[in-house]
Amino acid sequence: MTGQKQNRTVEALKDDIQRHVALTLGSDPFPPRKEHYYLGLCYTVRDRLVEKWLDTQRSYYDAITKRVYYMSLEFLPGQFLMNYIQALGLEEDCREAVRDFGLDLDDLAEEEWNPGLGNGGLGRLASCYMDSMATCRIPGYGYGILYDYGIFYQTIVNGFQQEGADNWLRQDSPWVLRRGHFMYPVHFFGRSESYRDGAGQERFRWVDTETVMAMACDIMVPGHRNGNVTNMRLWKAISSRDFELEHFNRGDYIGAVQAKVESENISKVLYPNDNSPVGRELRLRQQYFFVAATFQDIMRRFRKNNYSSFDCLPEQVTVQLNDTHPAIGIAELMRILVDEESLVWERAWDICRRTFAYTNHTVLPEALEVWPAELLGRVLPRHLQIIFEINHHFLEGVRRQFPGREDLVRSVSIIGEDGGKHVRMAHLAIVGSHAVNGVAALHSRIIRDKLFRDFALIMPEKFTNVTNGITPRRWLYQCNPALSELISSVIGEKWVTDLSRLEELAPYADDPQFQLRWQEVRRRNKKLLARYVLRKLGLGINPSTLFDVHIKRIHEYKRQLLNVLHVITLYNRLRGQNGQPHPPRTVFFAGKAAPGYQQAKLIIKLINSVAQVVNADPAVGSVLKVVFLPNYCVSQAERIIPAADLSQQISTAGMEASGTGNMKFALNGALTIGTLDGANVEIREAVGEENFFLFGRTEGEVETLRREGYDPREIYEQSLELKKALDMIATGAFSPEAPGLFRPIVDSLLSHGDYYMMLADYEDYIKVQRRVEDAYLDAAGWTRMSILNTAHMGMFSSDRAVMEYASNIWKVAPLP
Ligand code: TH1
Repeated sequence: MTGQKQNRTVEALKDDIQRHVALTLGSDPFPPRKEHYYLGLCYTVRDRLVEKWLDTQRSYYDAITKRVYYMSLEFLPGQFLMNYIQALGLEEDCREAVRDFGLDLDDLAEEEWNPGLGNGGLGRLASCYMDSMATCRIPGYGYGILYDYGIFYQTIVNGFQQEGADNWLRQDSPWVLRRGHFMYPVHFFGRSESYRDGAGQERFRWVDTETVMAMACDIMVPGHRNGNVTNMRLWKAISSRDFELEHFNRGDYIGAVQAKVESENISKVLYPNDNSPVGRELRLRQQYFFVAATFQDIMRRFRKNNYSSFDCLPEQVTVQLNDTHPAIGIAELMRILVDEESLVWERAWDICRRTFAYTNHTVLPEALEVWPAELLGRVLPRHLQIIFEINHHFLEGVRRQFPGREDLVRSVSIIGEDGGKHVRMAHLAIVGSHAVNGVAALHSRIIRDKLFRDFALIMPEKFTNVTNGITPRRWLYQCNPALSELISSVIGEKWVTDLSRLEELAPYADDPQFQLRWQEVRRRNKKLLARYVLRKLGLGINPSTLFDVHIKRIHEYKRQLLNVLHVITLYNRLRGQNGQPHPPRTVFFAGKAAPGYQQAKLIIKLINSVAQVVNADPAVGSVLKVVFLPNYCVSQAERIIPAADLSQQISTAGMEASGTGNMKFALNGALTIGTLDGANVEIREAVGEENFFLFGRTEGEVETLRREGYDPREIYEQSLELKKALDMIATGAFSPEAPGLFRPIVDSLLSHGDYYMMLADYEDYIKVQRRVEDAYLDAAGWTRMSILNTAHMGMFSSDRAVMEYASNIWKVAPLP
């Protein structure tokens, strides 16, 4: 930009910021105050996006194009301000504008709270896909719930996780545009009533319901410097008027207000369970609430486009189900088409199946959603009836296709019978969709050949794979400016929207000059993280140590425990002073445990207890430090990942559907120590096996071992170092104040069969950790591997993933 033009942009920004501080916030612009100028800047940036957003929405209508509805109960967008500024290409101008007021842009951006509308990978994936849809100009929307309370705020008190309420909207977010006049009724309870239509045909209507209103709240999602702005529509529950009137008419004022408050509870709080459902009535109501509101929006737009018949619905609309959480939408669309629009069942079913596609994100048996028929029938009586009918038609077809195979019929039935009648939501989603995909090659194979094997027999053409991806905007360009600049200085900036271009870095991997610059950047990032740890925890760490990082939800299958066993082993070796020395290492953990998941919470306590003992022991000094960073969230990940040397991706093979953290680390030049699980398999193929630290049993070996009988005790008795580590945990070496505290952890490994095979993989893990250390001591060799990891990560862009969905599943093309 020419100096003069830039000057005008900066002056306009400054005027707008001050105008918003005075006129929007009603605050005195002098002297400039950080909180006010932060908001002033937010509104200034928002103005510039709104115009593009209106243009984009208008262009969808003009094009009368097919649109994607990405339905997800979770989104984790991270902070917006910097993302918006960079998408608009205004970073330098904004920096200068606020500098003129004596403020620092990065300081201001830190004022923003994280919208925690998700638990982990599933919600973050949805946000990466929104970013890519906007950047690739795929016409679509995200739909979900605007929770008042996001994922809980985690603090660590005496080593234990403590949950606090995350009231993120307490101070109204400038990014949430509430459409107070835009509401749809959503019904619950009541009963299904049969009647005869004019032609004497038996039909059903849903009557005597309670009604809650869904208010639309919109959040803008901009593409990267392309003028395209996509919409994320989140619903907020508002009590309906009739609901109040009924009570008021009875003269029950307090009752009226109470009923109002209760009906608004639907969008009050996100369930904090990752990979394990809760089965509570309120959760089911949340699911139906956002699905029903979204379908009213879908139908409104469909009608506005002057449809000729409902048969064109699948040419106008494609609905992607982010796991089974919105799968009740299949019954809802059938209800709309059959009950409200009077279509015959077969025609409605054909439309329905062509509209939906389902992504499965987990194979953990305990995480597959089922709803007791009694509960579903009480909350959504007509939907249960429809589900029974769907099942009836489906099973009839199966019997025709496979006569005499009642075993098959039982296994694929949408209704399960043992332990009381229940609805299997994954079965409903498979039967009601035209495409079913897993989220990494291995995972898609497991769902096709094992988890849903019987479905694949009946409908093999439905099953497919779309390997997850991450947006390079947030996960490199935004979170790692120093590395981005270095990369762009040699290959230009095109990689930001075409990640395959990173391949052009590969020839630099052996260039000593480039290696030095790469090391310099990484060292700077590590210093920044060390400073953050000092500020947050008062703990000093040395940036020249190996930064070994394990950050994700705390879950037994992700095996934070295996990592702890390595830490204790290393600690014992350092104290023993025998054998070769170890390079200094700092081991980072971060992550939340579901509040009701006792074992996971105990693992957090164990990590903190081990950290306390290790960090205070003068015998190990600065050679080993352990850090648990509280309240892991998107913003914290953005700080940690650019500073990591080693990325821990060590789940039991076959259990992590994909993982996406694994991609973020490798993209930023960390090396992975990992099992052949989820997307690790494909990452290793992409970066080269010599640039990846592989260990552990394969998925097939885990299965065989489990089938043939696995005895963790035998391993325990045979490995001196392992035995010592476990005995220390068991006897209170890390909890002298309560020696039996960690007994349940040791019991799970030695007495209850070690379901996640920590002991089976221990020895190999320790060995490979040794190889990591040797590799780290060779700085040039390590740097080479680091550069090659970044260079080969092109295929893990969410742009690639979204374009695969668009052409193979959604059948939509980018807007011109
Ligand atoms: C995660 C998977 O565990 C992870 O492997 C995957 O990369 C990610 O989804 C995105 O595909 C899941 N999160 C949840 C959350 C809930 C239920 C199931 C899953 S699977 C609430």
